[in-house]
Amino acid sequence: MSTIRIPAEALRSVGSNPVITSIFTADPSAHVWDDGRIYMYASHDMDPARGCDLMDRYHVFSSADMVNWIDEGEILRSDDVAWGRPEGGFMWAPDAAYRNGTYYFYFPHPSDSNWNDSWKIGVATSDHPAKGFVDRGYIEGLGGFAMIDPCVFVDDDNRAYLYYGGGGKCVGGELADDMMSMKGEPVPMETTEDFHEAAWVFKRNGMYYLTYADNLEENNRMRYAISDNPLGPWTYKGIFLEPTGCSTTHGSVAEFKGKWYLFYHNQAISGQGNLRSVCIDEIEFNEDGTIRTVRQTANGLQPAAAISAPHPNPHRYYADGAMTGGGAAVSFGDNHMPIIGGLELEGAFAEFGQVDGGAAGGRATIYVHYATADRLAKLRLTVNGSDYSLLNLPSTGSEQSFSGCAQITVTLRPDRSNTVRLTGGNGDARVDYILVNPFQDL
Ligand code: FUB
Repeated sequence: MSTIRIPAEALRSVGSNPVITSIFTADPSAHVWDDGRIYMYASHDMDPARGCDLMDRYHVFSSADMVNWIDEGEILRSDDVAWGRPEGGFMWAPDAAYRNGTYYFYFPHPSDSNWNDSWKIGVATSDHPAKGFVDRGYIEGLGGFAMIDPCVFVDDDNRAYLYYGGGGKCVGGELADDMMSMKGEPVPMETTEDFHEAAWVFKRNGMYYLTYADNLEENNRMRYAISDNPLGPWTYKGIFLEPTGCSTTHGSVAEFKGKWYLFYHNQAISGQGNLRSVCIDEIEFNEDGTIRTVRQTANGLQPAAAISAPHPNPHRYYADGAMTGGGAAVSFGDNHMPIIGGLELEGAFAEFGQVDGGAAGGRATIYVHYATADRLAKLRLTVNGSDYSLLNLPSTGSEQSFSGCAQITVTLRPDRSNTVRLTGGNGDARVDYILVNPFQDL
């Protein structure tokens, strides 16, 4: 597990939606694991997008209070999948499960260039919830239709069930003890109405719930059905999430510290249906267990637990060359416009050398403090020559207001052997400083 301390500048006392803003994420699957944190396994809309073709590089996010979410970093990309489609991409909606000391990561991915006819449900495993996942192949013997959107539900008796499906058909079945094969043939999930995709199963007060996306054109909603058996038959109960403004919808439901939450996505940041952003809102139940329509908020949540104390001493590297903490050498690209304390992104770059990755190296969160008057500026980050996602810099209102903080978790080498480079991606923004916060991995 990790000891995670957030720098004061990035620590928030109330939430807002979307909750993940620095990169585009969709299809969140949320789970509370034994360390008491809530983890969100999301798919990653690569920017710029080409439909959903280029989706890749799954990131995991975790929180202790539902308001402050840490990017735990990338856990799997198509290049890591030995049996996968040669061209990569198509890393669609995933899920994760924990059983008997192992974390299982389930992801839909085609095995062939002919992607639509070769979907498989891949499995990667780790002994840690957010790093170290290794591809173990795919679940054999499934097929015949769109095998997307796996969901794995582990019941109170430790029996595990896999659900999946798209294109109107949903099936489910019990997983064998290895969590990578089925005990028998999956069976259709009967009496769900207007099923499209995005199956999710959870249990509350002894009742099983199957939630899913429906087929409303260009405006999918979320519906649900209930049962007293994990494999149905199901009784259809209605719509509980109206359109989010995005053509797809996809959600998961989890309980955290006594309250229930819906994790879903919209396109509020990008305005584009293939550059989506994860949101969280409370989900409420009536006395009889039926679900009330979820209120989609922009304000997000109140903390579910006390906000932890800020990190006392993150490494800080200033874009104007000043330095504290790690002590960085900063150089600017030729096109740098000398604006005090800042970097103008158009055609410019700033390079931070001697960035400290800690004694062992490994995961570190980079926080970029910026100002931009643009609605959505973007910045490209490379670390030791490796390209990370374009970082979103939503508007701070003006070029003088350095209230923006974009974050992403990367992999650093030990000690001061790292180079972090920021280049213009889109629009104008100014960068004041970056904070580098190595994880204290145990
Ligand atoms: O994110 C790619 C696909 O879009 C998912 O697999 C579907 O559920 C929909 O969200």
